[in-house]
Amino acid sequence: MALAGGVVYVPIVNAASRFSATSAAEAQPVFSKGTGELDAIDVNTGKMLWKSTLKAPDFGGATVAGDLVFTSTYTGQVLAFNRTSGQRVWSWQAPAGMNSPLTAVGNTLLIPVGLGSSPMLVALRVGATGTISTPTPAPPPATATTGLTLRISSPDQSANTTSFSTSTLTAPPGVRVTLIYTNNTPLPHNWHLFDGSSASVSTIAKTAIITGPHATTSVTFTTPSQPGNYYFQCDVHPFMNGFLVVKKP
Ligand SMILES: [Cu+2]
Repeated sequence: MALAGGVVYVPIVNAASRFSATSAAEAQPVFSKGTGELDAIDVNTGKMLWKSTLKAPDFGGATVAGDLVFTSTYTGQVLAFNRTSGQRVWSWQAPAGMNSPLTAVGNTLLIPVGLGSSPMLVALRVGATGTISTPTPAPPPATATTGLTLRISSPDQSANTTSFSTSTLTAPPGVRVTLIYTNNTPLPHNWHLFDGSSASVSTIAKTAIITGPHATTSVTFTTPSQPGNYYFQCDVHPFMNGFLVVKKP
């Protein structure tokens, strides 16, 4: 939270946990399915001055600079709001998602970009001319390896550049698989496979986050021995997701 001029700015995470009558086994919230808010509250009256609804949970804290308040979302958006009106006046998409607070020092915004395979600290300043490096994608394998090759891509659709070409991939259990991911969009994406039906379990395999167009990366892994549906997503945009269906041929 941030306190300035008698107003407190409150970042909010809306992500439910499920408890059954006898178990907390599913009690871990799935942040990729949550939403967020940034609320401004008058500390003297307790009255809410404005509220901004965010598409993803807000772990970004809040920091005040001049007449602006900054925050960030789990899917990597950095946002600035007018402190008085609550109007969103600026946004920037980071190369990966965020789960920790940003801060402003002088005229510089310091942003920890913590999700994904290439965590980084980004400094933004009005008028700055630096560039942000993105991970160099590994070249795709030149020849077919023994085992299965799966391909998935993010097509360059002008209306929607945050989707995979398919939400279902299929492979037999216990085989060596090379997944080739091609990103034809100008946005950062990756492919991340989990050992179960959601992102709240351990990782089986993931690619680097790459930014296209015409960027390709790959990852090789062994499919689970247990048939079932295994969840995958893009870590930058967890709403880009689907399932690897593991079944006997
Ligand atoms: Cu993405």
